[in-house]
Amino acid sequence: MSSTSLRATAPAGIAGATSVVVTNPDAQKATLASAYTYLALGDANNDGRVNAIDLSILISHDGQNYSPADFNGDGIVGSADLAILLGRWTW
Ligand SMILES: [Ca+2]
Ligand SMILES: [Ca+2]
Repeated sequence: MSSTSLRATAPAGIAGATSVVVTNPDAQKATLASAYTYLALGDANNDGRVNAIDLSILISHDGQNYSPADFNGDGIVGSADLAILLGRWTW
């Protein structure tokens, strides 16, 4: 966008911290380690598992704008988020 800013779209990734590498047309590059973190869909408390704890978090925020349980990012916790959670359930 300019000499000091850029815009990028991140691809789907594996849950966890992710680095960003920027390479200029002249091949100079810079790396920002742990630039952002991918959260696992369905994992409302971000503990690496999707289970009854996440389900209870989702249910207690049903109909609310609560981003940790809004897995589809539509701004509200609801049945679509429940379907995502159940699809990623771990025992
Ligand atoms: Ca969890
Ligand atoms: Ca939602």
